[in-house]
Amino acid sequence: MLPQISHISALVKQSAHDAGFELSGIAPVEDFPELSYFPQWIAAGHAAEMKYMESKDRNGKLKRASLKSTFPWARSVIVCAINYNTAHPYSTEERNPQNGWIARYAWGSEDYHNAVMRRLRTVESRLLQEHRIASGESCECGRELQTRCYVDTGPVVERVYAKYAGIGWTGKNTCLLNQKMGSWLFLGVILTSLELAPDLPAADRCGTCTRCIDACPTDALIAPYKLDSNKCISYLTIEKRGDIPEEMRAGIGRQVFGCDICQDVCPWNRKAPASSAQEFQPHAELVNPALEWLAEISEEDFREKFRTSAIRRSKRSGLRRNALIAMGNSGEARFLTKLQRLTNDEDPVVAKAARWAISQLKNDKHPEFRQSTPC
Ligand code: B12
Ligand code: SF4
Ligand code: SF4
Repeated sequence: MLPQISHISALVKQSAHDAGFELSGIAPVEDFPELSYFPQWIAAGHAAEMKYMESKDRNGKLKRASLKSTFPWARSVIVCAINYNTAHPYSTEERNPQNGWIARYAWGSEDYHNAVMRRLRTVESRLLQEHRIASGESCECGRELQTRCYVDTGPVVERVYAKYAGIGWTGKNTCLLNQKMGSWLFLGVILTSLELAPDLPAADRCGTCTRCIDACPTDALIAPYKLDSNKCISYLTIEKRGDIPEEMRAGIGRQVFGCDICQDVCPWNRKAPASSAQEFQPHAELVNPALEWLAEISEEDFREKFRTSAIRRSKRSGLRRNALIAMGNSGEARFLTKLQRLTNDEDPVVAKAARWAISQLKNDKHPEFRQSTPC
């Protein structure tokens, strides 16, 4: 390997660290065996209504199934990971039925796409700068350096490259896990035409454990390492527009935005360190949020509170729908008056969810409800 290459590779990692990423690594651009699962996953309909996952190239091939053919110029993938965990209890520890649960990743003030992309850009600039210097010194690695930064939105299965960059392994819950950090990690990738020094893939440390699969309330983990989005609460509460299929509503429990359960139960997250990044520190009202607040949140309040937050993704209609489903799952008779009013809401999705919640609360299956209801 050319000395400049190992120098630039080390420098990339140093600049990732300087930008605030706890972990970084380099994977070669290869069609790794895990990617062969991707077309099957799409064919089985596991992407649900996330049509962007199915984007194809000119030859009709799924773009995400092969980085090599989608980006023929790319030689290396720089993968960066940042911890978003904060020192707050897990959803599996807090069980107050009057409150909902927003996934940990969405508690902070800034949408992670922006927070991670901003950091990636600084690593990218450093790489470009260093390459210019090296080229000036007649570096053999090519003068036309191309790069592309992605956080989620690019046609890249980021977790596969994270594994081969040595960041961690793919858990049976499909999340990327690091032995020291756990899985509360956001990923970002920089594709580059530069052939950097690759890292070694991380070993799988799930062993015989199946806690995540056993804990998933909707059986979305249909087999180890296989998730069906149609059944995943994260998909249903964030990505799914309109009504949530009736048979899925009870399993959603009190999750109103995303779901942390399969990570909360993971032994590797028991001692996960907390992040000091300012953007990921939680707004107090988002940790165990009051269901009544979310069910009735006004357009102005939604816009104002979530202007820069990941929560915008579900839109106001989705968030209110989710809060009503959680009320229906709560067993709390005191929600009935409010729910009755919301059956006339101008948003038909909200009105329908309110009617469903009432029917759930009245169907007598919660002992607490039987004691307190006057009906
Ligand atoms: C679509 C998507 C979703 C969908 C589908 C999730 C899924 N598991 O596919 C939904 C909306 C459900 C979702 C939920 C969440 N997401 Co999401 N999501 C994505 C996105 C945009 C694409 C993922 C993808 O390509 N899925 C397709 C499947 C096939 O790929 P995969 O799950 O990675 O599976 C690979 C392996 O499991 C392996 N594999 C599969 N089967 C088998 C079988 C065997 C035997 C083996 C060995 C391997 C193997 O190969 C697969 C690739 O082909 C990525 C960003 C990106 N561009 O990669 C973020 C991403 C995966 N999400 C992220 C997050 C944070 C979440 C949530 C935690 C949010 C929340 N709290 O609600 C949950 C976690 C749910 C879960 N258990 O995965 C992070 C994950 C970080 C991490 N540490 O893993 C990512 C990387 C975003 C980011 N940039 O940080 N997400
Ligand atoms: S995020 Fe929730 S619903 Fe989805 S697989 Fe994990 S535990 Fe199951
Ligand atoms: S809960 Fe167990 S099986 Fe699931 S990801 Fe964690 S270690 Fe792996």
